[in-house]
Parts: sequence; C-alpha cells; structure tokens
Amino acid sequence: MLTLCGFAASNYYNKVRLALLEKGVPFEEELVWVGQTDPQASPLGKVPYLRTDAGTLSESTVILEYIEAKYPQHPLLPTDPFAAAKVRELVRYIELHLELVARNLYPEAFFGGKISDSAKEKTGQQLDKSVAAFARLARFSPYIAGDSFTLADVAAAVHLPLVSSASKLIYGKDCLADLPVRDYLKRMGERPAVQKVNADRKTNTELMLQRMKK
Ligand SMILES: N[C@@H](CCC(=O)N[C@@H](CS)C(=O)NCC(=O)O)C(=O)O
Repeated sequence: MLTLCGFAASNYYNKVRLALLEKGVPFEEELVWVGQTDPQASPLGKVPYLRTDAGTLSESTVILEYIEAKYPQHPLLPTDPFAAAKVRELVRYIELHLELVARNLYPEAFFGGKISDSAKEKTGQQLDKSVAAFARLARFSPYIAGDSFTLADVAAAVHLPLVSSASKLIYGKDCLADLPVRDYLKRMGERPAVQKVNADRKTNTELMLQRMKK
C-alpha cells in the first residue's frame, strides 16, 4: 500500500495526489505539516513524501516517476522515448523555471510577508525569460504536451494557477496571460481528479492559514 504524506495546500503534494487519482492507483494519506515530517523519509523536511512497501521516497517528481514505473495503468508518459523525454522536458520547465522562480513571490503574494523591490525586479525578469521559453514548448493541443494527458498536465494543473496568481498579485499582471492558460486550466478543471484536488486544496489552505495565525 502507498501512503502519501503531506498536506493538500501544497502544490507538490497535489501533483503526486493528482497523478495517483488520474491513474486510479489506491493510496492512503497521512496529514503531515511542515515541521512534523519524518527526517528519514524526507531529509530536507519537505512534503510530499511517500511510504511504500519497499521504503520511503521524497521529491515529488521522483515519486511521480516511481508511480509511473510501478503502476502502468492509465499511463502518463508516452511509450516512445523521445515523446516521453519531451513530456519530462515540459515538467522540468514548469517546476524549475516557472514554479521555483515564482515561489520567490509567495511570501508577499500569499502569506502577508514583504519582499524587497530588487527581489521583485529580479524575479520579474527571470519570469519573463521563463515564460517565453515555456511558450515555445507548451502545445495546449488540447493537452500541454500534445494530444494526450501526461505528467506535464499533472504538473501544469497544479503549478500554473499559482504562478499566474502570484504574478498578478505582485505585478498587477498575470505573467501567463498571453498564453492560452486560462482556457487550458478550465479544460483541466473538468476532470474529476482535478476537481477533487482543487476542492481539498481550498479546505486545507484554510486550515493551514488558521494554523499560521496561532
Ligand atoms: N522539490 C520538492 C519541493 C517540495 C516543497 O518545497 N514542499 C514545500 C511545501 S509546498 C515544503 O515542504 N516546504 C517546507 C520547506 O522547504 O522547509 C518536491 O518537488 O517535492
């Protein structure tokens, strides 16, 4: 049995949860907040991590790859090695060049903190470059890597909304507004698994914000 550990306000957690739901792989969940993580399972104290019969795993994308290899049903990677690499390329751009860059904005955008003007400027410049690069790779036809739902959609469905809203809140402009992201996310939002992840994210985010106030 698989146990996914973490909390549903985390988009990294939601990425793994969405893949499990889309694939129809049975799993249990253990609510673990930052600060309560198992150091053996997640040496950097991050969520998510996964308990399996073979041991534990950290890092969301490593977990996704494990699930994909172990449970072939409803595949989220093409069988052709090059097509699969193109999907992984998009996943990397979304996580590393969009999410991780936009993350610099989250303390002020979402958590009532303050970031410096120079950090805003630097992040804005990086985001401009990253969005232009992402625009060259993303297909939206109708899925982000082409004609089938893949791991790149799993990443996009959870990461892109936060990148959009953080940039909108800090710069007054959604950095993804010139791409067909809104329509794409609407299409993704028609999927039952995406709806479930989004609903649970909202509930858990309220819980997380209450905990932060204490
Ligand atoms: N690269 C990690 C990132 C995970 C991550 O940053 N998770 C956040 C929650 S959204 C976290 O645990 N932050 C606490 C910390 O970094 O100490 C992954 O893909 O799993």
